[in-house]
Amino acid sequence: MAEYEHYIDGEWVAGDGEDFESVNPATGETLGTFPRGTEAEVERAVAAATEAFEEWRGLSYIDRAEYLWEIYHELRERHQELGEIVTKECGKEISEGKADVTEAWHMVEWAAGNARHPHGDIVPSEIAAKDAYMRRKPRGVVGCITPWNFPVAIPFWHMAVTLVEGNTVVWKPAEQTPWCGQVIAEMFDDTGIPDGVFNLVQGYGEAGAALVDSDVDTVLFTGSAEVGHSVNQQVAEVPDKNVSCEMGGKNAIVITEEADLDVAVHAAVMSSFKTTGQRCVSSERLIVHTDVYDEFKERFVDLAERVAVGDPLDPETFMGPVADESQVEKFHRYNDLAQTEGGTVLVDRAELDEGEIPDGHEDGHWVGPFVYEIDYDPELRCLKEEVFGPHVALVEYDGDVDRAIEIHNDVPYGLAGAIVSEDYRQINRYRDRGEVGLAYGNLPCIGAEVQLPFGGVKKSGVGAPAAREVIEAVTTRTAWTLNNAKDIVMAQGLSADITTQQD
Ligand code: UN1
Repeated sequence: MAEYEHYIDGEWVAGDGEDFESVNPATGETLGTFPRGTEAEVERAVAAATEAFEEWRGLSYIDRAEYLWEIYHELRERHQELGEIVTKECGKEISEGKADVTEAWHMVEWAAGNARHPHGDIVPSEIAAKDAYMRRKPRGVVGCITPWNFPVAIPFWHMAVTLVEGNTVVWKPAEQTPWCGQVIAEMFDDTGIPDGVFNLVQGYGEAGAALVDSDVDTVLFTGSAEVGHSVNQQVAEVPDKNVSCEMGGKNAIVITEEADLDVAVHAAVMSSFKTTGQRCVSSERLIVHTDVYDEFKERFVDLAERVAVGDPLDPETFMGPVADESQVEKFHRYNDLAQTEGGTVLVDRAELDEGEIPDGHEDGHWVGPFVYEIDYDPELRCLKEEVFGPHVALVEYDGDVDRAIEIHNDVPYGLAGAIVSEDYRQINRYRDRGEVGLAYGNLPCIGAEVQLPFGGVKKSGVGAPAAREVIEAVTTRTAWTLNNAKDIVMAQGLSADITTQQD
């Protein structure tokens, strides 16, 4: 079994601390051994990134982007192989494993292409002889902490733009997907990027915490709300440290009395069960108008009973395993809670029958769809807390679309959501009043393209650590004004006369 290392200052570096293993969640097979990063290793990586910053910021945007273009081509050329690595390490089925890699090269393309686009603004001045601009400077060293559910795409959401803007990077991938981290580090190494510009420290929460605590100038975090909020608080205490966090949601789809139910059922199954419910944008609530409730319920339940759970490398599979045992436990805990809180179970495939588990996969982390109906009550925890699994509540509503939107918004989060309706007035009402960062009409609430701002409102996020929005987090602005005349003329009617004291 392969033993891997950190990548610091252009070198592969053995860890000083303990090791940990990456395990295939479908089979239980060990995929590799990785060093569990220590505070000293994080500090070493941050020091290397700090040292490399001056030289890196001195290159042109276009020269910096050249390194990313190499990675873009490699991601495309190795699509199948890398898709399989994603699937083996995080368990999502192979079309999703490959889509993760596609999303990564789309983001690299966006970032590297953006190097040739205008940056900043030319701003008019009151004084004709003055040129005013908004220019940007890189902030310095950016610490990136990324999740396991998009182990190739999200690292590039964070790092591609950040590097092109002239920052250097220290990255800690999720402990569940260090092999994907290793492969990405090998790609950076192959490009010949200057030493210290890109650094990888493997490990658990303590390495992440050390990175947040270190001398980095910006922290980019995508992951759970629990960790994200403590990252946010920690950074807020340090003047001039910046943060952008994207954290989960308790997302919903509103299905009105005007819905096309073919669209509704399709959108709901995709949103609730793709990635085994483990997207931050997955939908755990379906808010359905009473006029169409029974028909929708029957059709949704029928499909939920039949979605194919199985070997994620098999193209016939719709849902692979969940990422690890803690995900299985959390899922069961919330399924129990839903029943304690009064939910009526409609589909219970939470524990798969023995015959449903594919041969050779007995040690995998298997779960299936769990669907229940429950009367809406603002006090219910099962309607407010994120499960991150195929756990879905059907909630019936009566009245106009505003009632559905009220239930939809009654959660601490606000990441993604959708409405299904043939009435444009209902759709636009939802668009304007739904409290979410990513909203969809007649679509699943998953599958955002990389050029969109990916971030939420309320407890779901601070900033949007992707594409154009990441630029705000990893640069500072300078309002730069240049005088083209010999005379100094001030704006706002401010006198430029210098009166001197007469003796
Ligand atoms: C996530 O849910 O953690 O919008 C990221 C999507 C993907 C990204 C999801 N582009 O579904």
